[in-house]
Amino acid sequence: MRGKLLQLLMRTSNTFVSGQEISENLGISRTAVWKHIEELRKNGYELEAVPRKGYRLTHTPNHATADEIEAILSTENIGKNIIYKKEVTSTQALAHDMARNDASEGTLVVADYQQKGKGRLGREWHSPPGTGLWFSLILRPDIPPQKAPQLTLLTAVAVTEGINKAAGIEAQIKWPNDILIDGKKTAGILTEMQSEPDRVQAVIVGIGININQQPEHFPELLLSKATSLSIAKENKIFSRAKVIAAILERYEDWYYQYLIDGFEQVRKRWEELAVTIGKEITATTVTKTVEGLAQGITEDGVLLLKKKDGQIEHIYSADIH
Ligand code: BTX
Repeated sequence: MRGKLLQLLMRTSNTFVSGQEISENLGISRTAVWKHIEELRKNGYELEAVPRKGYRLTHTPNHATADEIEAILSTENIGKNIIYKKEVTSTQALAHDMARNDASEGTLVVADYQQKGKGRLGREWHSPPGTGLWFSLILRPDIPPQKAPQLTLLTAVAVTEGINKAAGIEAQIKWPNDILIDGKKTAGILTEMQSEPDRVQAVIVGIGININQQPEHFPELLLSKATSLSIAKENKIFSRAKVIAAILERYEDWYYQYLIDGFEQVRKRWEELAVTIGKEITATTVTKTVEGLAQGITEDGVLLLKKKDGQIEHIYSADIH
């Protein structure tokens, strides 16, 4: 309900909207309107209130709260149920718990700050408050577990397109799942699942995106390899809610198309957006280093590397440069 109120206030932010109008529009009592307005104020929204004129929104805090996302999101399913937390250990952990407790497909868990953001392979994801987007999506696709990695690639496509749509920045994908701007990492994806032997119960897609960080927000070690949308766009400050809404909208299109038509379109789009494909690269796996021409990816997201001797090497997991 507060999302709808916010939507109304945002639409009419140049003029006043009366308590009566709000109450009629949303089908709630004047007292309920007043309570929601107070709640918005507590959450950092500033509203001018003038007797006989009504309310006018004068300041929106740049937080991707449930209210704010709900006010602008136009999806049917993805992100329709939103859990927002100011602080969590990790949105992944919370989303896993919720998935175990029957949370529906499309449930979004988003936090302003993660104390212990999780990367792949036990690595950490730096998630300071007030700057980025740290969120997890619960999906319940009817697919066998071995196909779940396809969702990582689909996510990379949706995030890259969403960034482009919201910020006008051409991000690129680095295999397997880094999103880069000007060669530096701006987003990471972590796909985990809850599964039976032959059926996926839930896929938890974790997405971390650096939005408004300035160089001083990054720890020394990350400075040379990480960037944010803001750094890439001359320190412009982006609305985090708008960026997440754009990503969720691209996500919904790709995800439901994938469930109907399969992976091929996703694979093609992934290759178009990937910085790696068509380039000479070095892949370092746990056991060896392979050099070759990155030719493309398979149905399962395996990287195909054509070596000097013409042989095609399948790369399942590696760091590439
Ligand atoms: P990854 O293992 O590909 O990347 C982790 C590595 O990236 C780190 O070891 C570090 O070098 C670098 N790194 C850490 N933080 C950042 C950052 N903010 N920007 C750029 N580089 C960084 C990628 O793992 C998966 C990340 C998923 C994060 C989301 S956030 C919401 C959800 N909840 C959660 O705990 N994790 C996911």
